[in-house]
Amino acid sequence: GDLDEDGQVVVAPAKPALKPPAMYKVVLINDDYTPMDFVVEVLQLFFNMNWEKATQVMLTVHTQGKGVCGVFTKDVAETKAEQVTQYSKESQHPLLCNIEKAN
Ligand code: TYC
Repeated sequence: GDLDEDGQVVVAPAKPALKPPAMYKVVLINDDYTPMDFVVEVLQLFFNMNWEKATQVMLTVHTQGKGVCGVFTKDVAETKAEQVTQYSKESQHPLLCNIEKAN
């Protein structure tokens, strides 16, 4: 490698720093038909929330139109949104779940 001011050999770091992965929000969308209890169940099942947290997020979505369920790497966010949408379809509810780039 190159030499520094004192003639010491400069080696590359063993572990080059990696940039942090892009993060994505999983966003739940309000609708007029999905039962509140079902939304709470979904948040507990797929986002590991306790009942209190799930109820708080559900009410935010209900009153604000949408709400963040969590922030994940792209693969994980896509998988969770797909799982929610599939489970909702199977249960014959129109509940929608999208992803948005976090930054
Ligand atoms: N607005 C629904 C109702 O009144 C409840 C609901 C909350 C639906 C959140 C979807 O993402 C949602 N039953």
